[in-house]
Parts: sequence; C-alpha cells; structure tokens
Amino acid sequence: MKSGFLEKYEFVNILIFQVLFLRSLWPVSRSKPGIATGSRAGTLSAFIFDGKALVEIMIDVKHKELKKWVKEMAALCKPDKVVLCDGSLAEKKRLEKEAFKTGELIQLNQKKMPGCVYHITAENDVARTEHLTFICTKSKKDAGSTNNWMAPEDAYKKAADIFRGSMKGRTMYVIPFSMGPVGSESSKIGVELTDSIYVVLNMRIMTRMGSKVLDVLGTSGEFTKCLHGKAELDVDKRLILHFPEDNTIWSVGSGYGGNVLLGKKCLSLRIGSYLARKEGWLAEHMLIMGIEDPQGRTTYIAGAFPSACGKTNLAMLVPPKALKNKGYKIWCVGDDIAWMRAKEDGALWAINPEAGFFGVAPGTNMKTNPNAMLSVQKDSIHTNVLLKEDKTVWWEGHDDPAPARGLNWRGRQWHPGMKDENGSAEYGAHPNSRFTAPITNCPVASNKLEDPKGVPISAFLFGGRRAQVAPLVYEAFNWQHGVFVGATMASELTAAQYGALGKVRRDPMAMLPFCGYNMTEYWKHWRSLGDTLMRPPRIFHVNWFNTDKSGKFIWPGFGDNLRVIEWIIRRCRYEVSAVETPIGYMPIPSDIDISGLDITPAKMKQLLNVDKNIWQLELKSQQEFFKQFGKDVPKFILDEHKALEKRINAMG
Ligand code: GTP
Ligand code: SPV
Ligand code: MN
Repeated sequence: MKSGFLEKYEFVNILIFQVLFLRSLWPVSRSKPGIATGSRAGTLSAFIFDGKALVEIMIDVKHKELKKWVKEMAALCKPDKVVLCDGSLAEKKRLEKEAFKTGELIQLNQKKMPGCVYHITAENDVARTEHLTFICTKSKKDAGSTNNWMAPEDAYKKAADIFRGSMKGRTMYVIPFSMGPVGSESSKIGVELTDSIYVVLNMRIMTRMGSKVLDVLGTSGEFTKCLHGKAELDVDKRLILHFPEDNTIWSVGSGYGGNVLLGKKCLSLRIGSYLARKEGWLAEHMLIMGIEDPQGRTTYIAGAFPSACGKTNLAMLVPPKALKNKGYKIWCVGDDIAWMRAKEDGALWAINPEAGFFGVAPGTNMKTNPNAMLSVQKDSIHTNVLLKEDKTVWWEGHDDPAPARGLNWRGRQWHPGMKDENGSAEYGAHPNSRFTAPITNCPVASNKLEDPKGVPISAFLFGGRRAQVAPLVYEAFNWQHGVFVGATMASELTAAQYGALGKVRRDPMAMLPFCGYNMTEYWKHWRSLGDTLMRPPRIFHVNWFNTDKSGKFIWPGFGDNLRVIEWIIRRCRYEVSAVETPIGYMPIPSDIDISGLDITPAKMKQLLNVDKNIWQLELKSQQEFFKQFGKDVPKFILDEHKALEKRINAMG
C-alpha cells in the first residue's frame, strides 16, 4: 500500500539525494544548487520525474541550447532521473557499483586486473550493424550510393517511436565529451545522452569526458547532439542515425561499442568527415604512429585499414630484434581514427580524437601485440570475452591455454572443444570481442597525445586483406595516383562487420561504412586537399595478408611489418631508390631488411610479385565497383584507372 504521503516522502528523498549528489559533482565556488520548478535562464538543469511532472534541480551550467535539448530528449525517453556526468573517479566507482548490482558489469579480479570490469552484450548485438546505419540528409544524393539513406523527418519519427518512454525505470546520463585534446582548435565537442552505465564507463576511457568539457563549451559553443538508448535491444528496433545537417546522432536498440560509443565512428568519422569537408580537413579511419629511427628522428605515419585488418596491432608494434638493435622505437598516437589539417608549414598535422583503444581481443597475445596486452591489465573494460573462474579473462589466441571451464561470451558454461547447437565450434570469446583501455596505459604511448597541434604526417598507408593481387608494398606515383589507390582499396570481410566472412569488398580509404556523405565527393575532397599541401604525405599500399597455395600467410606480419615501414620512411627521407612498376614504385628486394627472418628470395619474389592476369581481373573488378556511382565518378579517378590499365596491358 502506498499513501500519498509516502509517495511524496519518497520523492522528497530522491530530491535530497540528488541535491547532495549534484552538489558533490560541482565545485562549490561555481555552483549554488537549489530546487526550483521553473527554469532559470543561463543554467543547465538535471531533471527528475515524479511520475508526471518534470522537476528541475538547478545547477550551474550555462548553455541554453544544451539545457533545452536535454529537457526535450528526457521528455521523449522519460527516464526516472537524469544525471550529469563529471568524469571523476568517484563517479566511476559509484556507477560500477550500481552496475555490479544489476549484473550489467562483473568486477574482475582486482588483484590481477585492478580497475577492470567485464561485460557481455546481447547475443544479437556483437558488431556494428551497417544495414541499420543511416545517413539522414535532406537530399538522398548527399548521402551517396554507399550509404543507407533515410529522410530526416522519417528517421526522427521512426526512432522517436522506439525511444518514446524507453527509459522508464532507468537513468539518463548526460556525458559531455571532447574528441581531441580539450580546447584544441582541432577538437570537437559532443554530448551523449545514454541509459547505459556501460556506455558512460566506455566514454570515460575513449574520450576526454566530464565537467572540463562543459567549461570549454561555455554558453553557446557548438556540440554534436548524441542520443543513445538501449530500448529493448531488439535488432528489429535498432537504428543508428546520423543527421549531419543538424549535427545530431540518434542510436537506439543496441549496446555494442561501435553503435553506441557515439564519439567514435558516429561522431569522429561519419559526422566528422562531413564537417571535415565543409571546413577543409580530413577525418579518417587511420592509426597514427611515430617511428623513431637510429638517429633519434621521429617520423609520423597514418594508416587506413578496414576494421579488424591490423590498425591496433600496427600502431603499437614491437620492433623485431634486427630493427630494435639498429635503434628503432615506436610511439603510438592512435589506433583507429585520425583528424588531419594542413598547417602553415605546408604539412598535414594529425590528432587522435580518441583517448582510448577499443580493440579486438582474439589473437592479441604477448607475441602478436605485447603493448596491447600490457594496456588491458588495469582500468579496462573487457567485452564479450571468456570469463574465467578466477575472474580474469581469456580469448582465442591468448597466451594462456584455454581454461578447463569458464563463462563464454554468450553467458554459457564453456569448455574447450565445445560445440554449439548446430555442431559448430562454440567460441569462448566472440571473434569481435573487444577491450577498452586508456591510451595512457600503453607502454609506448606517444608524448604528443595532448599536443593540440598533433603530429606531422609524412606517409599514408592504405591496405586490406588480400590473399592475392596486392604485393607487400608499393608507393603511389603522386598524390592523385595515391588517392586512386585509396579509393580502389579492397579487403575480405571480417568479424567486425555483420555479413559473410571472407567476401571481398571495396572499401575506399577503409571508410566505406564511415564516410558521412557522398563517396564521390569524398574522393574529390581528398584530391583537392592535396593541392593545399606543400609537403603532402607520400602514399603507400601495403598488404600483410598474402597467402600461399595452402592458404597460409607468407609474410610474418605484426612486429615484422616495421621492416616494410623502414623502407617507407626511408623513401620519405629520399634515402632509398625504388623500381618503377605498372602499379607504382616498389622496393629493390634487398632494401627490405629481412635479417633474422625465414624468408627465402623466392618467397620475397612472391611477396613483391605483380601478376598481369590477376591485375587485369582487378581492373575489371574496379570498373564494376565504379558502376554504382554512375556518372559521378570523378574524372581523375577514371583517368588513373585508364592509365593503370594501359600500363598493365603493356606488361610482358
Ligand atoms: P578495428 O578495431 O576493427 O578497426 O580493427 P584493427 O584494424 O585495429 O585490427 P586489429 O589490429 O585489431 O587486428 C585484427 C586482427 O588482425 C587480429 O586478429 C590480429 O591478430 C590480426 N592481425 C593484425 N595484424 C596482423 C598482421 O600483420 N598479420 C596477420 N596475419 N594478422 C594480423
Ligand atoms: C571498427 O569496427 O572499425 C572498430 C570497432 O574500430 S567499432 O567501434 O565497433 O567500430
Ligand atoms: Mn576501427
């Protein structure tokens, strides 16, 4: 039985709790929290619903538009309460505790993995759902043929129907975040509203998050409005919507990283690429790394590889003995996204908008990627991996042998060799299971991470998984040819996308799922940006994934990729010559340092082979790909294609 008095009493209790709570979030000097029923101009409010009416607790944030928007979204989603996140450690602890209670998170072994937590997503929610991801521009043409498109009003309506009332019984968290160093002219601010503690804690690692961002936002600063709700986690009621013209993202019905950490792919790439074109810069799906050479000079390169094709591994690689002994060191700036601008010196400077890694777990071990292994031992979130009995984690390809038992990514009791209901192997960890770790955990984190200017880029690497076709490395003849090389990149599908594994798809600049506007306009933007650069990065194509007849990788990959990168940076420094081939400049085999490797000259020849027949098929396949763009394919792309065709046909 609930009397009116009790209801009221409970309600007052919540208010008192909120006031105390919010007071704890805000420096006393800046705020005078109080209770009011109207809105006080110039302040942001946190809201609590008492069932029907909205009651506001005033706190001292001065952005009117932000306040208005939070209020509208809260009215739509109807959370029980709205809480503003400050990004503090106390807040992290409090949220974790709450999530341990509900089972949303499991605390990992704090002796072995301090500050680490474990989470599993719904079974049908383990990768980005590209078929449910839309660019919602007024004109369909602006989204282009590679994107799913929905008219903005339809999209808002469809999603609103799913969002409506979906946060009843839940809390809506308000997360102010900065992509890029707080206050840098290259950075962008977003505010994400979410009903997921998992999202808050991930955003806390992946972005610069909390009160300091609101300070920079001031009273009228621009920000991307990001709304996320889990709703029913139903794949039929899942939509990932981008409204570049409104600087808005709505994501509903998912709890998987790339769909819900809205600062990442949604803001930093889809909205980011749209803004980048408008404002004259580049937002790319690229790792950024510094290579310190034996003379102590650090050369920075950026590389675009499709999802699950090796960015995280490359970004923090450990030099093989031969190169380490020469004096090479690697510094990791970023493993997934690069924002780049031309500066006065005529070079292209890059920042990593993110502050953490959201990396693929399976295959990560002390041999393939020791720096990632060392990064995920503390203050990290482990998602969809196997939970061992001692509350540590395991995944396929881990250093440790598979444990005799554990709880797998589907929440099932698991044992090695287990089969699923169809008789197929049941994994301990999902192939796209991931870790979230702060970059500062990485033993080779660059000291330029907080530099608002970023780092100057000397070379771009493009590459995917190609069993054949692409040799280990080749260099584009010039910027325009390089843009063509990027635009015609291809890879075999991996577990990071929903779809048939192994199928080859063209993935221009590794941006196919992330370019927030018309792809052909994107190519033109790339082309014309080159004209503004006095010192454009040189462009290379690499392929670590050539296979022999038995399907085995020929190149050892991982740390040994530095052997190829050494050639690349020496090219950038005009220290080494090259062979001109129909597809680009290629190394004289002896210029790739393979000391200590079991690579015979015959294998090297295979790795650097350009096969006329295979390339003629490749040219046809590129032509097929262009068809979907009709007359919109830029002339320079067609010119480059024709020129390549001529060179290939002239081969002996
Ligand atoms: P996203 O986070 O999805 O964007 O992926 P990513 O590009 O960062 O890929 P990541 O470095 O996580 O690598 C994905 C998979 O490729 C892992 O299973 C790695 O073990 C494997 N891999 C990475 N680099 C190499 C390599 O040089 N050779 C081979 N054979 N496999 C590699
Ligand atoms: C990718 O798929 O390219 C990722 C992981 O980096 S996600 O955040 O899911 O996009
Ligand atoms: Mn990625």
